[in-house]
Amino acid sequence: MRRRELLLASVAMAVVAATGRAAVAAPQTVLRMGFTNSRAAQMGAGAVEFARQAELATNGRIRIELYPNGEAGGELEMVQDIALGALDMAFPSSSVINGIEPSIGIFDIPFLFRDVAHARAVLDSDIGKQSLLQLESHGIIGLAWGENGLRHVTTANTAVRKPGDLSGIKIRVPQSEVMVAGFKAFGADAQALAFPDLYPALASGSFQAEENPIGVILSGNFDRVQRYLNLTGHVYSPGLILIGKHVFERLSPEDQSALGQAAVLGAKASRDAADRSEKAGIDELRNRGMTVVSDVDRVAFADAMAKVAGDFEKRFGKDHIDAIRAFGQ
Ligand code: EAX
Repeated sequence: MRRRELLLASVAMAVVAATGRAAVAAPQTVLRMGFTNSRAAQMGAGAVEFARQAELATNGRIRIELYPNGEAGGELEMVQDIALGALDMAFPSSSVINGIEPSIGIFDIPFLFRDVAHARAVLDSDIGKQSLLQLESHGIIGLAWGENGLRHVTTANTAVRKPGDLSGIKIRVPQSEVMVAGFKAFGADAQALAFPDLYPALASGSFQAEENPIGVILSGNFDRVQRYLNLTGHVYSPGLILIGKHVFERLSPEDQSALGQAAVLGAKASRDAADRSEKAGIDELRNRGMTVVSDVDRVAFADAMAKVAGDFEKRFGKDHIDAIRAFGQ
């Protein structure tokens, strides 16, 4: 026997000795986890790392089966399926969740955060923790806040520097009333659509624009159907690692805490991937042929929010919005 075979044989024998039967490779629990982008995009990268850490921390008692590229459905569908028990886990962006738990929609308010660091600090604080707890009454546990990222507008044939440039443009936004209201305040013809339907809608010309973080624009190859990348940075889009409450409660306390820790590491991996794509992805999209518009008048965009500020205050409470805005100042 060569050394490697010998080693394998002795491992197998040790397992037989310990368990009294041949090595059982099958783990006890397989959890199916979906996300809408590729494994390389930010939430995909986070899911891959979460899966790795979860398997390591539970010695393989839990295996995470990944369903990338919308294979498990659009984000709203996945979240609804988790609540129903038809899917175990997902790593969606938070936008769609306002359809289930309206308070989460607060994070979709354009120009709510000063920058990405501010957003991450808020989500990691008690504000973020309280927000995750709101999901429990819907049968969902939020394990950690990860990141989709800072969203930018892409357009088929118009450079966008100020809100007026979006006037009358049919732009797709996620299934979030807050995003629709925000873009209407910018003067756009904003309509909600599930992410898996987005590329065909841009390709057919039924929508002229969309908005997403750089990593999503890259992994979705939107450069093939959109000419302008306008660096509006109008919304910071959190992602979250979700698991069905019933699924979670079936696990041992030890495995529950292992999943919680793995989720924190997976969430961090999604933030790191978002950082990398913000840094290198803009150049890559330029190399792929997009025109990058960086002289965007973000103050004019933020000012346009005055029209809907009252609505948002009524919806989420002025105190909540103010607490987020003032956080860390
Ligand atoms: O995976 O729906 C969206 O635009 C989200 O940003 C996207 O699905 C992230």
